Amino acid sequence: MSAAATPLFSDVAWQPVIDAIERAEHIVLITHCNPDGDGIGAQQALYETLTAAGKQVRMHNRDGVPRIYQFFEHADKVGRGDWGEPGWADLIIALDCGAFGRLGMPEAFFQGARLVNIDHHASNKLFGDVNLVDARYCATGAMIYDLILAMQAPMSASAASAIYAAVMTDTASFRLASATPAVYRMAACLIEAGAEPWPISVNVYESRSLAGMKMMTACLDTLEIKHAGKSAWIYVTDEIYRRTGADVEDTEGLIDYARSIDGVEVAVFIRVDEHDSARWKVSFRGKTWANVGQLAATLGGGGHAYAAGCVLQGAFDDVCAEVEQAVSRTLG
Ligand SMILES: [Mn+2]
Repeated sequence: MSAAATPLFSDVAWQPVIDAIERAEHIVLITHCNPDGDGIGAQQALYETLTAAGKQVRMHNRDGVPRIYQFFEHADKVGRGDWGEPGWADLIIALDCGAFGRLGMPEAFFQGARLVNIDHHASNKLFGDVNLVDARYCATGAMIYDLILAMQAPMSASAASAIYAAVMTDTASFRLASATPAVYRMAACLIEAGAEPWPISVNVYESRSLAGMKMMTACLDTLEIKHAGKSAWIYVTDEIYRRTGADVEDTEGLIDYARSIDGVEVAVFIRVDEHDSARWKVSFRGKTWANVGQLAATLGGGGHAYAAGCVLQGAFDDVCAEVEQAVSRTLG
């Protein structure tokens, strides 16, 4: 990486995290259920860095690695589902996860390990023994960039690619307000270190499955406009899953189409849990002034000002009515 690399934020207290890493021998890296590009990218970059530093490192996510992130160099090393070796790790590092329950792992998984929580969600519940939570960061991957600099560790091309992908996905391709000049400078350093923007974009955005494309058309067909054009709603039901053969990974990014409509301030995406037809994952996106992080918090969820979500139980119509009331309060 170029000598000009500087941290995004120079006032972050990384030392407790670095101390925890130095004291540990067996480290497990984990991110949240239904992981996104930020969680996976942060995990991959930190794996590369800690392995190079001589640590024994494993990666494990309840839901593994989505297809569009299988191109990462160490994606095949990520375990999924149940963890068979409680007690292996002396340190677990949770990445990009706002709440303990969102890790989706049983208590036994955490047995005997210290827990470090690195995240950029303002709503983070500070569930770790060490918490490095800083909502100024555009992505958890960007936090790992600063951690690598703070550790004075080398930045490999593979780690740079993973961080680039993390930041690209969490800033909507460097378009959100969180994409500051410093973020663009970091992107330049990552490219100098070997990250390749177009191949990464092709993997993430240009590799949709045919079933996923059928789901997109079925989902867009459910579009509803409410609040005099200020909110746009789309849905994925059991029936759409069955008809298209798509899965939950194919829902990634669909909400952005709802937000893209002129005049829409809040986009809402409600999808059924694949395993529980009375459980609904609700996602929100804001466009200019609406704070959907606060909106989601009123429904027991959380997230960022522009992107947030929650999980609700119940009949579809009741869930929609509850969400509509909350959106009405936000839109005034
Ligand atoms: Mn993130």
